[in-house]
Parts: sequence; structure tokens; C-alpha cells
Amino acid sequence: MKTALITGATSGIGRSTAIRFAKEGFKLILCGRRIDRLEDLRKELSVETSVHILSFDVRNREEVLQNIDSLPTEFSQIDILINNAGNAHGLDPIQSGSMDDWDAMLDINVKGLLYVSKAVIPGMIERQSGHIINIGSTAGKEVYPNGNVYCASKHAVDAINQGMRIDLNGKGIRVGAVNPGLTQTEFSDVRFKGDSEKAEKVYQGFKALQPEDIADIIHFVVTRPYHVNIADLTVMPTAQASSTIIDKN
Ligand code: NDP
Ligand code: 8X3
Repeated sequence: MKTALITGATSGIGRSTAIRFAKEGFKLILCGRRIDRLEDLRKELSVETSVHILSFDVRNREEVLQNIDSLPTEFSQIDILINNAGNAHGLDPIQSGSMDDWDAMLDINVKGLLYVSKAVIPGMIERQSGHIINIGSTAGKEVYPNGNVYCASKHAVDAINQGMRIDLNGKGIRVGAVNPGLTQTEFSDVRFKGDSEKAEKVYQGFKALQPEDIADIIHFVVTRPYHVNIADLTVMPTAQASSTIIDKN
């Protein structure tokens, strides 16, 4: 039975992936800051599989390393790492963007992903076995108005994904990115700081991707035979042609 560590499992894509993986019989290490949500999810999924929860902020490198280094033996061999935790904070022109928002996006989406990877990769190298899925975005492929720093953070994920694949080549570890377009989660609530009216508008007038759609793709990626590595996969709602071209009715 393979063990998967999923960051950002308390909501959206990470939560749906946890639910899907539990159904498919993966052992799970579920991470996030909101411990109440992690506990509820553990309760819900424990009927299907073994679940261990870790509550830490990916920005805190000591917490990240300490939590992952002290996993109980039955969870200590991580076969699959899903680097999913992340969000956009704000949607403002560069000249009026908030520096706190910039720090949050770069610290969480880029540095957090690096810290978690740093904690997990040595075990994978030792075992010459592992699979890392980095959740990028269409925002990592193109820049859209007012997306500036969020897009920069996801372009960084794209570069890190490529860099990891190069550096881990020959070590038995597969590395690939899944880059979703507009997906209906709590993402826009976070981006607009709880302004739910603004957040809902993002997904109005077309059928957005659902987090279960991405979970399905992640499951497909991790269940290919070992010689098949899906290196970079972009998925958009059918109504979306690019970050700014969306067929809304
Ligand atoms: P959600 O807001 O629903 O989920 C974000 C998850 O990230 C939560 O579980 C949250 O957990 C976790 N997280 C955020 N900050 C931190 C932190 N500092 N430390 C630890 N965990 C953190 O959004 P999505 O599910 O949509 O986002 C998941 C990933 O998908 C992100 O990387 C996002 O950039 C990417 N993505 C999303 C798209 C979309 O349209 N929704 C499209 C393309 C990519 P908690 O708050 O409990 O810590
Ligand atoms: C999330 C998709 O278009 O809001 O990464 O940047 S978008």
C-alpha cells in the first residue's frame, strides 16, 4: 500500500485528492493549518484507509522539517508527495499591490513547497523510489492583468518542477506538474479576503473545473506504470481558452 503526503488537504483540490486517494486505498498523511478540518477528515477517511494528520504552516521551515522528520514508522516512507498548499492573495496592479500579499504568495507557494520537498526528498533518494506532483497553474504558464506576483509564484513552481526532474533524474523518482485553470474551491475566497460575492463571480456564467476533476487527474498521474512520467499537464474548463478568454453566458 502506497503512502501519499498531501499538503493543503483541508480544502479544495487537496481535500478532494485525499478523499479520492482514500477510496483507492492509499495511506494518507494529510497536512494543513486548520486542525479541526484535518481531524474531521481523518475521522471521515479512517473507515477507508490509515490516515495521519500534520498541522503546520508551510512557511515555517522548522515546523515543516520537525513534523515530517517525526512521522510514526508506519507513515515514514512517503511514496507520493503532492505539493498542493497555496493560494493567491489579492488581485491588484503591481503599483498598488500589498507587500504582505506578495510575501504570503512567495513564502507559501514557492518557499513552502521547497521546504516540504526538502523534508521528503532524502527518504525518496535513499529508497530510490518516489513520485512528486507539484500543483502549478495556468498562472504558471501565462501572466494575466493584476496577477503579477501570483503568476510569478506559479512560474517559479513551473521552474522548480523542471529543476527537480533534472536533479532527481536517475534516482528512481518521478516528478511532474499538474496545472489547473479555473477551479471552484475556496481559492477566490482567500484571494478576495472573504468577500464571497466577489469570489462567486469568478465562477459565474460557465462551468468551472471542480476539485474532484483535478483529484481524478492526479490519481491518473500517480497510477501510470513506473516508466511513464507525466511531466507537465495543463487542464482548463472547456469554457476557458486562456487566463483571460472565458466563454461566459
Ligand atoms: P483552497 O483555498 O481551497 O485550498 C488551499 C489549501 O492550501 C488549504 O488546504 C490551505 O490549508 C492550504 N494552505 C494555504 N496556506 C497554507 C500555509 N501557509 N501552510 C499550510 N497550508 C496552507 O484552494 P485550492 O484547492 O484551489 O488550491 C490548491 C492549489 O491549487 C494551490 O497551490 C493553488 O495555487 C492551485 N491552483 C488553484 C486553482 C483554482 O482555480 N482554484 C487553479 C490553479 C492552481 P489551511 O488554510 O488549513 O492551512
Ligand atoms: C488559479 C487559476 O486563473 O485564478 O491558479 O490564476 S487563476
